[in-house]
Amino acid sequence: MANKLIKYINFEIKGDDRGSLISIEQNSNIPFEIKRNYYIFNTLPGVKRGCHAHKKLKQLLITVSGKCDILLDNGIIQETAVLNSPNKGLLIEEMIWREMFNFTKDCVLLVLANDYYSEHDYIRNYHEFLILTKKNQ
Ligand code: T46
Repeated sequence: MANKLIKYINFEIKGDDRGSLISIEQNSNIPFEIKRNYYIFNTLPGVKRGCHAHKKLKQLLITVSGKCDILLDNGIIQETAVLNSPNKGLLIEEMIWREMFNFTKDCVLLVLANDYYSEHDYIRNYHEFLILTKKNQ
């Protein structure tokens, strides 16, 4: 069955005999303007991160090193994406609950976001998230 929530973007690897390079350009090979980048690393074994949704924020997640899994939930269905390659991005748009887990020790998770950090955009309570998704249906 086709995935409904998991939206991967495969990036072209510009390779030569020195190694590999990937270029990401806003509104070109990703579908939004980039206003912020951050990266998550040194995640301890067994840790789960995320566990929230965003009201408006769009983000692209890439494991530039290592691997992690990401549970996506739109209030109706849940799917688990695997990020394990620097040429594979996962697009997560607004109103999707996400939980990141199974981080390998070497995992560096790079996130490109279409807006600046704002705690007001977070929904950190799953019950509240479900109520808001039902209102939007
Ligand atoms: C998301 C997933 C994929 C900042 O000060 N600026 C920032 O841009 C971010 C993202 C976080 N912070 C602060 C807020 C907290 O004190 O850094 C601390 C850790 O943030 P948080 O617990 O929200 O991290 P994660 O890994 O649970 O979630 C993050 C993003 O917050 C979130 O938007 O979608 O990664």
